[in-house]
Parts: sequence; C-alpha cells; structure tokens
Amino acid sequence: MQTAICDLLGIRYPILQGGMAWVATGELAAAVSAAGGLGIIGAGNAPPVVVRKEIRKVKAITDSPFGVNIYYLSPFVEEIIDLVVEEKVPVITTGAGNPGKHIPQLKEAGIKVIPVVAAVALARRLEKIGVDAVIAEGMECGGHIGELTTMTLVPQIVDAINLPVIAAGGIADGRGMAAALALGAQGVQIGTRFICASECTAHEKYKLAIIKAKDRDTVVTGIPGHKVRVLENKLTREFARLEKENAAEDAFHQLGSGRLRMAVVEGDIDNGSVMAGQIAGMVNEIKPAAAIIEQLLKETQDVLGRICSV
Ligand code: TUI
Repeated sequence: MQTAICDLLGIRYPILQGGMAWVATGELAAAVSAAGGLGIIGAGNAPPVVVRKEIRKVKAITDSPFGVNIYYLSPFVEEIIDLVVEEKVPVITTGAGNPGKHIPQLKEAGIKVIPVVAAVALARRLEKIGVDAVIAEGMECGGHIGELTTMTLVPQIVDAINLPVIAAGGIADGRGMAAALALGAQGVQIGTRFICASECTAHEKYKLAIIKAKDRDTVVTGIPGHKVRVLENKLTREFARLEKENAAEDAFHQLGSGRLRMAVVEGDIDNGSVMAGQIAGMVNEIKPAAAIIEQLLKETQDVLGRICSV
C-alpha cells in the first residue's frame, strides 16, 4: 500500500504513529519505524537533553526514517527546533500551535515538516509557507482537541489545499484506515492503538485502562480554552467540580499540573490524566507494533477489496 506519503517520507506504509507526550518514547518510535511506518517521539514539555536521548535510542535501533513531534506550548520550543536540526531528524510534526516562524529554518535543514491542523484556515496558511503535508486531526482523538470530527475535517482540508493530507482521530483498524483513504487522505496517524504496543513504555496500568475502556468512557476536560480528551476518572470529576463552581483559571492550572506524567510513568490512572481517543473502546490487546501494522494493512486491503466488489 503505497501513497505519496510513502515517497515523501521514505517509508513503506502510510502509517504515522502519534507523537504522544510521555508515551511516545524512542522505544515505541523505533519499533514503528522498523516495521515500515513512521515512528514519532513526543517531545511534549521535555527539555532538549531528554529528547536528544530518545532520538539517539531510535538511531541505535533502526536506520529507518522517524520523526519528533514538537508541542508548541512547551517552554523549550526554540531549543527543540535547534536540536532536531542538529540531530538531522528526518521529519517533524507539530501540535497545539502555528509552526510558521520556524518553517524556513527547518526547510533549510532538509527536514520534512508536517503540522497537525484542526481547521481549514491554518492548513491554507501553512501550505503557502511551504510545509510538506498536513495532519488533519478530528476531535475523536485523545489529548488536546479541536472542534471538528475527522469525518468532516479531512475532506474539507483535502479540497482546500494541494498537499498530501494525513487523517488522524478515531482510527485504529483497517475500516478506519480505508475510510480515511476514501475521504481523500493519503495516510493515517494513529495514537491510541499504539499506546497498547508491546514496545510502548507507558505504565502497564495505563495500557490496561485503555483495554478496559468502552465506547463512551472518554470525556473532554481540562483548562478552559485548552480542552483535552481523557478517560473519565477521579481527576476529571475534580475538573467538573471546578467548572461547576466557576473556579478561577489558576485553579484549573494547579489541578492539571504534572497529571500526564502521573498516569503514564507512575501508573496512577485515578488521579492522573489518561489521555486516549474515542476509539479506545476498540483497542483490546497488547501486541508488537509490527503486528499492529501488519493487521492494519491486511484489514484495509480486505475492506477495500470488499467495497470494490460491490
Ligand atoms: O497537540 C495535540 N495533542 C496533544 S498535545 C498534548 S500535551 C499536553 N500535556 C498536558 C496537558 C495538555 C496537553 C496532548 N495532546 N494535537 C495536535 C493539535 N494541534 N490538535 C490541534 C492543534 C492545533 C491547535 C491550534 C494546531 C494549531 C493551532 O494553531 C492555532 C493558531 O495559532 O492558529
């Protein structure tokens, strides 16, 4: 299954692994890249010294292309940009902000730049300043979310720009991947399904929480203006209480601080922020990244074959 994304990035299959903060370490990214997808390290709020270690881990395991996701609300954005240039990281994806001012420096270094967008207007602006592709992420996804669904966002972005589009949000199997291709996407980005890859270093309790989750178990919560999708738990009920009390913004920030690490690293799935997409209800087992990719490709081919024979 080859698309323009495979040629652009030098990968075998048009499958990107979401650059999830704390979750997407070098181990997971290397496994996905070695299996023919694009593994992506989630830089999150980590300082450059930590991200460099993850980059070196990937390089030690595989020669395949990989990426780093730069989270634009991080205090280290400028340093991480310098780091990916210095380390010659082949691809970067960006999230939670507009990477416009860094495009010239990244292009100059020969790095492929693929921003996540949640709206048509930003996709248009980024096309003009020379990004290589965009990831259209619907609000079914885990973590920080926009307002549109994958079903509505992807075709509108496909129509608006002349760049390859990668669909994200709500995709975890071949039916979702085939649907994304039907909407005009040339690839998919998958997050939640890869949390339950054997190579993912997230705490076992985080993985089991996703496996246990049913269709309606995620909620949208967090700081006003910066909503995130997570599994419902004690923390989300605390956030709901603050909302009901019309608490000051500061109280939300205080409550949210350090909660993602608490869930992913410490395995405290009651008090931590268990980010996951709505497709968590369909993730039912832990297996190697290569097996996840193999199953995705087989299912997608089966689905497309079935549809074409109608
Ligand atoms: O970035 C994400 N998802 C994330 S980041 C994250 S890390 C975190 N850690 C602790 C608390 C909260 C978050 C968890 N999930 N997705 C990519 C994404 N980017 N979705 C939407 C956007 C986006 C939003 C606004 C992209 C650009 C944008 O630009 C605004 C502008 O400047 O025009």
